[in-house]
Formats: sequence, structure tokens, C-alpha cells
Amino acid sequence: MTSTTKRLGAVAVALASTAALTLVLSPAASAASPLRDLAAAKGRYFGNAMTAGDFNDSAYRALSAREAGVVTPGNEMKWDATEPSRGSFTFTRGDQVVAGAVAANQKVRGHTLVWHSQTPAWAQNLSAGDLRSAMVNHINTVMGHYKGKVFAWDVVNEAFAENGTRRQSFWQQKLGDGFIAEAFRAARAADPGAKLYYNDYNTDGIGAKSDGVYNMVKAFKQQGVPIDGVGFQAHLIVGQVPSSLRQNLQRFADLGVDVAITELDIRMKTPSDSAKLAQQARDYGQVVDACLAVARCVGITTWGLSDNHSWIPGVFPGEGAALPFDGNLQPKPAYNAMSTAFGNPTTTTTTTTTTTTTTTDPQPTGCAATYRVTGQWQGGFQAEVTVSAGAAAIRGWAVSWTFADGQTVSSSWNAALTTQGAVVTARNASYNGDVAAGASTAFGFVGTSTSRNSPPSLSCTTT
Ligand code: 9MR
Repeated sequence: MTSTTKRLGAVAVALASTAALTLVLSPAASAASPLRDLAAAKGRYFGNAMTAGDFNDSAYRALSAREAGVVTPGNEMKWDATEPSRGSFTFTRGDQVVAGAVAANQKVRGHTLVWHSQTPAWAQNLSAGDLRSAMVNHINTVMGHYKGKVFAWDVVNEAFAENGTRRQSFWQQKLGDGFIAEAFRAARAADPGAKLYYNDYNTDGIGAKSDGVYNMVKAFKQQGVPIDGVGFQAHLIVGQVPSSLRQNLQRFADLGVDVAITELDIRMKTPSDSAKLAQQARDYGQVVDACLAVARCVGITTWGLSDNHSWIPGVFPGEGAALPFDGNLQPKPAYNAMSTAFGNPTTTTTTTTTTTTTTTDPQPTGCAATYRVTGQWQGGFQAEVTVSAGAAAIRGWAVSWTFADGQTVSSSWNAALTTQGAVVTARNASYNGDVAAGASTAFGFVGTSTSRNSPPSLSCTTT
């Protein structure tokens, strides 16, 4: 397997013998570098939601054990599961999730104490005074039971409406604005060692709803209400990751709280296809990038881990394929994109990655190009080509190559690609033809491949 950079013309011929190639072959990465380890190396965690029932699927359980350092119980710590009738607590299923997590050396995020949903009718029907004491008792008892076993709690979940005002839930209607602060104070007293989060959806980008939450957290910090973090659920749609995600996380962090992505999934209309999966991969990478760009973003949890353990198809008919592993527990492009974004230098799951560096002395004029596979999955791959100017600036460029293994190009960015059989020619876009002396620019594409995917030799010419 070779990859070379060729230059046309006399300069290239003269320099061809001085080009030194470094070939780096890297092993398959998914098993060797699970997301939990990659995230930990960045000071973050990667986690996934697990229900007690999920622990009966041994292959899925093993996948979560391998990839996730944190588990969030999907349903087992909610009010209807823990206090189905007043004062009668049951922790059987929650304890099963904790035991499963401990066995896999995973930490547990608690979810959730005060929510308008999955709360039994007996609680919803209480008078205001009774409801307040039932809330404090519930928080005390549940957090007390899991003291030392749950490192962070979603104390209050989904208490805002889309327009940024308070959701008119039974909590709000009976207890008024103060119920959230009361819940946080009770939670701090119940387990002073746990991190206390407010958690919500559709608050991932900057907008009316996240503004409402932001103003509450700001007031809490000014008033000394004990809040440690804000959870952003991030139930997203392919191609629609909010462009202000990073900025939004940062503005909350700047208030003095941790932030976390708590329920990530990125759904699409099913069936999936390679273009949707490629977009989804970019979306997942973008979420990881946003978290890594914010020092107080502590981790990312996906809501499930594979497409057959997801709430999406049941709630959004015709949609799904929202998670990083497919229904056969095989990694999708989204998995590779997360792995790469978390810093895995060699993300590939099926074959090898080749990195080529070209050293030239003296610096040539003209251009040079290098080719790098940045992600690979069953049937497809993503590659990046870097175009560098030599000792003189260039005003336009064309890079061409011949695929040896039947690869095809599906989509590309930052260049215009044309193909004739196995020959591909990439010409600069209108905005990246000018490359200063010694500088470089890059373009990329997503392609299809079969079992072999050798990197081609490239020719770069100035135009
Ligand atoms: O994944 C949970 C699903 O099994 C339940 O049926 C559903 C009921 O509301 O709750 C799901 O989890 C929700 C989470 O607790 C809060 N944010 C939205 C999640 C998806 O509905």
C-alpha cells in the first residue's frame, strides 16, 4: 500500500528523488480505543442510558461496558419507579442498573427527581402543602438511598416551555416559581457530595427556551441556590445541530456551572443511507467538538447506544437510526466521527489508515498534495486531501488520482470533483484557489469502498 505525491513539470522531475515517504500503519481502533478511554484522556466522560432490561441483552451490555464510563438509568430512578405509592419506596430496578454499572466499572448519573412526567397520579393530586413535603421526602429518600453511588443528579427535569417561560406543570401551578430552588436546596441537604443539575431539551442552542433557563441559573448563582450543572439533552435531528451549541454551553459555563450533554441522539428519516449517515457523523463530531471546546463541559451521554435500544422509533414513527451503533451493534460513521473528535488519531474499524508525509528540500514551486483517510466504516470512508503551495504562491490547483480498489466519491466539500471511471480530478473552489507560499488548504469527500481501500497516488498541478 503506497501513497505518493507527484509533481508535474521539470521542477517535479528534479525533486522526485528527494521526496521521503513515511508510511504509518495503524491498527483497527474501535476495540483498542473505546470512547470511555478517549473521553477520559480529554478529562471528560462518555456515557449511555441503560434500562434494567438492557442488562439482559448480554452483547449490548458488553458494548456499553466497553464504550461507556458512565451509565444513566433510562427509567429506573424516576418517581413512578421509585415511589409508586406515597411513602412506599422501591429501588429494585434502580439497584439493578447500579449493580450492572459497578460490575463494568461505570459511574452512575441519577435521572431524575422532580419531573412533570412519569410521576404517579397520587403525587399530582396532592394539595400544595402536601406536594411540597412529598417532594422533599422523595428527594431525601431517593438521594439518601443512592448516596455515594450516584455522582450527579438531574434534580429538576424539563421545567421550561418552548417560549422560555415556566412550563405550566402541576409543580408550577401548585408550588409556583420557587419549586425548583426548593428542590435544589433539598437535594444539597440530602447528598452534599452529589453534583446537582437542571436538565432540559431544546435548550441546546441559544434561543428563547435556553435564555429562560440561563436567566434562572444566573439568578440561582446570585441567590446562592445550590446548582452545580446544567444538562443539555440534545435530542437532535440529522443536519440540524444548532450552530450556537458551543457558544450556548460556554455562556452557561461562564455563570460558574458545569455543563453536560445528557441524552444525545441524532435521528433521521428511516431507512438510513450513506449520505444521511455521513451527515450524522459530522453532526456527532460537531457535538463532541463543542463539548471539548468548553472547559466546563464534563461529558457526553447518548440516550441508548445502538439503534435497537432507542426511544425514537416508538415516539417518532418513520424516524430512527439515531445512535452511534447500528441494530447489529456495529459502529456507524457517527461512532468513528466521535472517536476522531475525542482525539483518536487512527479512527478506522475495518482496515488500516495510511498517513503520508512528503519532505522536500529545497522547497519546490508548484503544489503538492497528501491524502488521508479520516474515517472508515463498512462500505464507506471519509478522506481529506491537503494541497500545499511550494516556495511561490499559487492561484489555482487541480489534484487528480486513480482509485485502485473500485472506490467511488459520493459527496465532497471545498473542491469541485469530477470522475471519469476510476480517475478523479478535484479543482479548487472559488474561495480556496489562492494559496500563499508555504501555506496549505484542504478539501474532503465521502466515498464508497469495498474490503480494500488503498490510498491513491496524487498529482497536483497549478492552474
Ligand atoms: O427513554 C425513556 C423512555 O423509555 C420512556 O418511555 C420515556 C417516557 O417519558 O422517557 C424516556 O426518557 C426521557 C428522559 O427521561 C427525559 N428526556 C426525554 C427522554 C425521551 O423521552
